[in-house]
Amino acid sequence: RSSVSHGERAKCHPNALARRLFAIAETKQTNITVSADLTTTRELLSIAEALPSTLPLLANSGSFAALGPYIAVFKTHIDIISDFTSDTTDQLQRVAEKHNFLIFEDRKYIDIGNTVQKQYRGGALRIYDWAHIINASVLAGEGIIDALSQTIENGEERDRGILILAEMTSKGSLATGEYTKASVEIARKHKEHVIGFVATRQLSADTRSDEAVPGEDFLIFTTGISISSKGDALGQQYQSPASAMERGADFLIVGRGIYSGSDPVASAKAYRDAGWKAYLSRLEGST
Ligand code: UP6
Repeated sequence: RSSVSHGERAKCHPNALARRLFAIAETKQTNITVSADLTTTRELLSIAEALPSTLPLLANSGSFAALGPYIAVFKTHIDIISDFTSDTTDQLQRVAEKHNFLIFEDRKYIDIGNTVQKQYRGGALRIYDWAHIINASVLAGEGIIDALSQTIENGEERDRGILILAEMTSKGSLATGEYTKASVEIARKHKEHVIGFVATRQLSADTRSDEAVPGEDFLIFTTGISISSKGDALGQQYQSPASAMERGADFLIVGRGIYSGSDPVASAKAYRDAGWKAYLSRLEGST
């Protein structure tokens, strides 16, 4: 777990997108990534920012949900949006600019290099155009990271980065052991565009420790976070914000814990406060 503050990491990180993200976290005092697993454009946008309408926008919520101010990153599964058009992501980008958060498309690329390049850059979703962060599994080997890096390298956008899916929170996950180790080795070879991991714990040495590799500072995004639940009926397993931070998370990814309650804004604030408090005590503990 990193003993270095977001502010310091924002100054020192070799990757521009990572620097920007740490600066956002520091400014907004939040390490929350909302996992906005909603299925219509309207719900997706209204959870990011209150829309000028009094319709009950979320199934379980009659109140406005406007999480923009409380999050550092907005995570999408854009392929579950039933009425997707390019306007969906154009609008989301505008909200992201306004509220100063990054967009992470949780596409979990997994195919051969030639296919993922097309999936990333083109298709109906054009993910490269609007998502700052994407993720990929290295199940198929290093080629997938070469391919995605090449797309970023050859593209015109500056702020693009990859997270390697090094572990998973579902019961019986096979993303363990050698697979997780290989994820770290492959990340080390592609530091220019791989900014970190989706994982449940820190996977490389603290930048301040003796084992640290100079210039290496991978970000850890942790899924499976809930204050009140231990899991769901389909194998998801949760840990608390404090436990995840203790294990080395830098950013907490929270889905249903935020959006499925009656007051998503109040939930987002509760997760933000819990995450930030755990972050501050981690810093204190290391001085
Ligand atoms: N996710 C996991 N576990 C992983 C990887 N990704 O839960 O190992 C993603 C899911 C979902 C979100 O696809 O979008 O994180 C978790 O949602 P939840 O908080 O509602 O369980």
